[in-house]
Amino acid sequence: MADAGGKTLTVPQRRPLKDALAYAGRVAEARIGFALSGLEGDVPEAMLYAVAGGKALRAFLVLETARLHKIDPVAVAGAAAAIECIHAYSLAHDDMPCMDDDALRRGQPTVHKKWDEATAVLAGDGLQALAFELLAQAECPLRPKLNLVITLANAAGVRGMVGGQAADMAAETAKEPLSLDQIIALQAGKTGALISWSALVGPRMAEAEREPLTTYGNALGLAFQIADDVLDVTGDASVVGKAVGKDHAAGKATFVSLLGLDGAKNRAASLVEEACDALSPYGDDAETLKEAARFVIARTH
Ligand code: GRG
Repeated sequence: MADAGGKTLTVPQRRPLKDALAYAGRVAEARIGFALSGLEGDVPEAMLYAVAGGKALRAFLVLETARLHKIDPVAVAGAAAAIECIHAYSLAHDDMPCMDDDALRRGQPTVHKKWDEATAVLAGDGLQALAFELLAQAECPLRPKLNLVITLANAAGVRGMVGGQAADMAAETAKEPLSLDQIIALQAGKTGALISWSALVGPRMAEAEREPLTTYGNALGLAFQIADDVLDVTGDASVVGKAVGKDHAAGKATFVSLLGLDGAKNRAASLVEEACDALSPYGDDAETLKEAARFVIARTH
């Protein structure tokens, strides 16, 4: 297996999911905080605010799949921070009145409510640029790093998250509701692309076989979105940390409207099974990733 730029190749110990998520959040926030240190004013402050308080699922996937491939955690911290920057930017922009128009995120006022719309746009823009700066600074060999930069640009851009978001917005005013296949394709971009990218950081950095984690990431991304649709119907806003019931009220086609509540839950459960089965080549080392897949459909926020 390729090394991570001459770093020690001992596998860090496996942590239980709760600890691994908290650790991933600390790694990402510390790296971003360091990059912004010395800067004053609303925009850097809003950038840090937008990043704080999430589950850090994507940073966790980066760190955990890197751990599976014996990549030094220091080499991968920049990638973990980068994906949380892109994710935080997408949420800050999605919450704005021109998109989903939300006042609450992670139980706190959204960025444009705490500051204003211009600050939310600029904080999102700043986070997107910072993501690529942090990834480019990662202490790993150039070839896998370039691959990570290009694939992150793809996942975040018009072929991935931005394209999925655009299709989602177009669907709101379309004459016909979307079919199940169209929703699956849309969500693979909007939500799935960042999750799939995160799960592939380990094998990409190690230049190792990508198939098991491709299957895992794709199944996890779809299960995550189905769980989000289920939460929109069954969740409690004070626990979810944002408004619920909006999709249903808007008559939007979702996995729940197309498959029914039980159908959507069953589909998510079989995707989690598929995700866990794909990890068999990694044996017991992949237990925390399996735990994460089960958490994604059991979560309440
Ligand atoms: C604005 C270009 C642009 C894209 C926005 C991701 C997205 C695209 C919009 C968010 C809409 C949404 C709530 C989608 C459901 C899936 C999702 C991304 C939920 C939030 O992710 P979590 O649960 O969030 O990982 P935390 O708060 O834990 O980080």
